[in-house]
Amino acid sequence: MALHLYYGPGACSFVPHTLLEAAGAEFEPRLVKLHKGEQFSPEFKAINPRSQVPVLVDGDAVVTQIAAIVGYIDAKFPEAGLLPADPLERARVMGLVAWINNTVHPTFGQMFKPQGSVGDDEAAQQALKAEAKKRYAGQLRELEDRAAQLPAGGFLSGARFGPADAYALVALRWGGMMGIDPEGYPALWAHVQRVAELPPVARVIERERVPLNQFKKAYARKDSKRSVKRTPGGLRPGCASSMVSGVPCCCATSFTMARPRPEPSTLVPSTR
Ligand SMILES: N[C@@H](CCC(=O)N[C@@H](CS)C(=O)NCC(=O)O)C(=O)O
Repeated sequence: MALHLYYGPGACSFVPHTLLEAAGAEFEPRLVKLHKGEQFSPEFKAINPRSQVPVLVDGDAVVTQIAAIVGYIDAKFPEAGLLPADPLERARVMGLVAWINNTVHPTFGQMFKPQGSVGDDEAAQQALKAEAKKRYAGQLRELEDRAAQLPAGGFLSGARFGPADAYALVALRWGGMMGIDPEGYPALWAHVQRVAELPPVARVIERERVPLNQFKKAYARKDSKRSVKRTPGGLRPGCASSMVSGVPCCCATSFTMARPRPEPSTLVPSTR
C-alpha cells in the first residue's frame, strides 16, 4: 500500500486521519505511541526528524504539517470534496485550519506544558497555564461563534465535512483535558458531536479509541476515584518522558487512560 499515515491517538493527526477515511483512501494507519516517546526513535526520526505526527508517506514521498497534508490529500482525492472548489471559500477554510494550527494548538501546548515556555519556575508555570487557559477559552469562543452561524447541516469546512471540522473537534476535546467543559460551547459541542457521528469520523474515533468528552472523564467524575496516577507535578506517568525531552506532548495523556486495552505494536499498521 502506497499511503501510510503516522498518527498518535487523539493528537492533531486526527485531522488527516479523518480526511483519508472521508476520501475513501486506501491507506495504512501507523500508530506512534507518543506517550512512550516513540516519536524520538531512530526509526521515526528517519521519517520525520522533528519527531512529530502527523506524517503522511506516499510511496517514497514524505509530507508533514497539517496544512500541507490537508492540501495533499485534497489534491489527491479531488472527488471527495474535502475542501470547497470555490477559491475564496477554500481560502477561508484553510485560513481557519491555519489559525487553529498556528494559534489554538500552541496555546494548548502552553496549558499542557508551560515549562516548555517558562522553564522550571513553578509559579511562572502556574501563571502561564492559567493565562493560556483563558486565552484558549477565548479561542474556543471564536469557534463557538462560527459554529453558531452555520446553516442547518453545514460544516466549518463548507457544505461538507472537512479539515476545519476535524480540527475543531480535536481542539474542543483538548479543552476538556484541561478543565474546559465543552458544554460551555453549546453550538460547537453540538457540531462536534454531529461530526463525531459521521461514519468516517466515527471509524477514526473507534480506531484511535478516544473519548469525545474528555472533560467528563477527567474532571466531572467525582464519585469514583480516578485510576490514573499522577506525578507530584500533576502529570501522568506516561508523560514524563516527553516532559523531560522538552518537546511538548500535547496528545499523549488521557488517550490511553480511557479503558484498558492491549497495546498494539508500534510503527506498524494498526487495525483499520
Ligand atoms: N505544526 C505541526 C504540529 C504537529 C504537532 O504538534 N504534533 C504533536 C501531536 S498534536 C506531536 O507530534 N508531538 C510530539 C510530542 O509530543 O513529542 C503540524 O501541523 O503537523
